[in-house]
Amino acid sequence: MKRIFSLIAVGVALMLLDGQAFAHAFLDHAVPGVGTTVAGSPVELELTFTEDIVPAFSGVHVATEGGAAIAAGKAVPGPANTLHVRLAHALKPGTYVVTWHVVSVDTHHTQGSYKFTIAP
Ligand SMILES: [Cu+2]
Repeated sequence: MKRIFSLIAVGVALMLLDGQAFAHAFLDHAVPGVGTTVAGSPVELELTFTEDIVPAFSGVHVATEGGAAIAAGKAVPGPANTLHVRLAHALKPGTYVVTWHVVSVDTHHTQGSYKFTIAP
């Protein structure tokens, strides 16, 4: 009987783990906003995710629409579901592509990208 109870306990634990598997970190919102047009260059980008992430295994890259990389600092966390990326230089008017990859605290990898535009 004791054995059956421990088997049930293992089953419940597995179900709980499985439930957490749905808690992937996706981009919740960003500054500048996804798909928005802003008047001037931001000093930094801020990306907020739906779950807490592991900064050491997460990163953000910025490029022009043509694919030229934009110099930016390492993505810095704070709070735990947010990354801040300081831009090395003010951005010229144009459309930029932000590509992110994160590992959520449940160890799942997710990635995505979005664009924002700086008005001429
Ligand atoms: Cu997950």
